Amino acid sequence: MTTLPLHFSAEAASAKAEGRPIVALESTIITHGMPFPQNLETAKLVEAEVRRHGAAPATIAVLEGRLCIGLEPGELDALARNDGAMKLSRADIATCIASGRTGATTVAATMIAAHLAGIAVFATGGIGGVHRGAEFSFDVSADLHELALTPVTVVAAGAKAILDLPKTLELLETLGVPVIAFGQDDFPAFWSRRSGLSAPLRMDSPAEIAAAHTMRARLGISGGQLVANPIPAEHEIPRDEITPMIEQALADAKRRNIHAKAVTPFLLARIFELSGGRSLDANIALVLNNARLGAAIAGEIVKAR
Ligand code: PSU
Ligand code: MN
Repeated sequence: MTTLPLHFSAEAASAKAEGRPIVALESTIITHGMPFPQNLETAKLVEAEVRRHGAAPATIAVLEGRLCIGLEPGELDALARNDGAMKLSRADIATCIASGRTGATTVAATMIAAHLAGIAVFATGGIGGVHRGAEFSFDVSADLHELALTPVTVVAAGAKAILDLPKTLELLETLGVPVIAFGQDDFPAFWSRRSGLSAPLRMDSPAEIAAAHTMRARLGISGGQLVANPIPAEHEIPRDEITPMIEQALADAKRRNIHAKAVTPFLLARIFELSGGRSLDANIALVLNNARLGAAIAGEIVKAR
């Protein structure tokens, strides 16, 4: 398609050629965020949800050194079963491609790939953020800096309460990232609709979000937007129910000396166990909800062109 080392799926290539809306999807949620087989089922459901709402899905991953913009069904299946895939962020995506390895893209790496592919909107579950205790560990997700650099609108259900949400919002403000709560004033907290913190911005329609995306580009402002879309009420786990499980998972991570890239996958897996699978059901519901909003925003951006 260009001299860029991008490999489009048949579906993503035709959507791009016809100027139809595309929604990028990440793959770390598949390899490191959910257990098999729910990871594969969810990935397929999310793609179907994007299609049903008028856009083409493009799940992004590096397969044996190929930066894939959209996966064919067999590729998605193989990735979901691959427990040796790297977890790729800005720091390691190029080395993975250059050395012919296989890796799943986090929010940061998916944004980079989506932008290279000309895709404006990306839907996922939750972004990485400032971890609790970051004043000692310095554990701050590269996702936050990526939002400051790369012009992609990311639809997520806020950030998980395993993180330090006030510090995450402070850093996003410092980095100049618009944080837009969708349809409410409160910043959502992933499994719960409310964090108790107000989001800096609020928008109530996909068209408004699309217009803001386009205006940033016209002004030459680098970086993307974070759209924080609350989980549907019928699927939420209220804050007082999830909090003890989060505390337990954090204590376990500390005791077992979990560090760096392993932290987020460990906490997600532990909360899955502690909640008897309920955290996963909520996670699936919120990703589908984000896929719908992402498709609507992508549709509005294309309409406005
Ligand atoms: N949130 C989830 N599921 C996930 C992740 C976040 O609900 O799988 C993944 C995303 O890929 C995100 C990454 O970019 O975790 C952040 O990892 P870290 O905290 O190591 O930056
Ligand atoms: Mn980290």
